[in-house]
Amino acid sequence: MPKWDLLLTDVQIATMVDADGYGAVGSPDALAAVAISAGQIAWIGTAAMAREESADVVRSLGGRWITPALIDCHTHLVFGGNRAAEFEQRQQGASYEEIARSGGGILSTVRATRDATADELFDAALPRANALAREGVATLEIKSGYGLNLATELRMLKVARRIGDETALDVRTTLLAAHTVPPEYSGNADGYIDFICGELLPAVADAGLADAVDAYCEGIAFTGPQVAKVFNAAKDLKLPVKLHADQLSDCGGAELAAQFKALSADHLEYTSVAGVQALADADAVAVLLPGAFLTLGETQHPPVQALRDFGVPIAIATDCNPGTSPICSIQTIMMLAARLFGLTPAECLGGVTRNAAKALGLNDRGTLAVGQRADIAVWNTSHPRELAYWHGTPQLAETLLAKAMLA
Ligand code: DI6
Ligand code: FE
Repeated sequence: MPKWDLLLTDVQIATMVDADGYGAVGSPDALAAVAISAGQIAWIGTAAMAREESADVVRSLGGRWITPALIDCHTHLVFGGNRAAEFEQRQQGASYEEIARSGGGILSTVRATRDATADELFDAALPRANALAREGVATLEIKSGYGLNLATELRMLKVARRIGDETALDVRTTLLAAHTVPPEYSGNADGYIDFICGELLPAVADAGLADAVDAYCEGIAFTGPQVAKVFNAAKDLKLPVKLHADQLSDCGGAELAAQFKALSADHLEYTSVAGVQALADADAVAVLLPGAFLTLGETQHPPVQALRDFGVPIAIATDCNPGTSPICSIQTIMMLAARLFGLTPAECLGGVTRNAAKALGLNDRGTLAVGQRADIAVWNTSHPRELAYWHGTPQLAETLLAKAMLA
């Protein structure tokens, strides 16, 4: 009677179980092995020991490194159209905030998204999702927030879920209705917040289409008290919250996220030390988004050293969106997090594995340990530090995913 479904042998493992480093198991002289049963990791040990054991399928990976499959914990991957014309305007000197205040920016994507059918949104988003999957991503968060009315927010969330249904990716959806004030509520942000709390959020929760609720707290978006209303409504519906916080100014976003025990506070360029302390006390994850920092030509860096000093887990993500981060490469983001924010290669890998899982409230993945989901990325690199080093050359050999094993 075979003990395990699958035995991967002759591997080196970056387990990512520790807050520092790679949690390496195995070495070129003493290779390791991982056994999998029912889509979960059942055993980790040495290849020498593993040969004594039995499994339905035994595969030698020839000394390759494996890591937890990657997690992109912050994307706006579903949207209509693109913003290349706005990019051109910005290259000619206009600022992101000027464009937003003159009705462009997020609102131009809202118009394009409202005009798009579900199939059109799906067909545009699928290649972006596939690009991430080709780099080892297995879990993908996708936010709404370009619909801003009931029909289009529901459509976006259903398209996001469909990406999960029709690919090997596990998709988590986040309602980001409080992204900007839609034209129907122009000059009446409070009215829109009441609509979110009274109608939109309950309808989305009722349809079971959101795993979390996000908001954009910023001078060009919503104030702290407005976000607090949305968060209270989310809490009433037992939905966890996250926040786009302190990206362009210090609006006390980190403190607000902490107050509501948010899973994560994202961006954080302008977060103060007090904000970092609040995140630490709330056990929230700091999600850093170097793609937006790069695209907007920001100069204010997130408080990386303070996050380290206070022990706040740091995740990194693509923020894939048409306005501020038209980037569908987690490998590029790892390189940018290293080069722009000074993260170490191990911090970059932890940021797209262990800490990204925590930012989504998922404790069944992001590390390779007994009992965890068998979501495994197999690499052609000679060391996992290469993942934040290379840029533009594929490093993934393959992914082995629990979803496919259980299908
Ligand atoms: N995430 C967001 O939601 C905003 N910036 C960011 O990094 C706006 C995205 C957009 O301009 O469409
Ligand atoms: Fe974002």
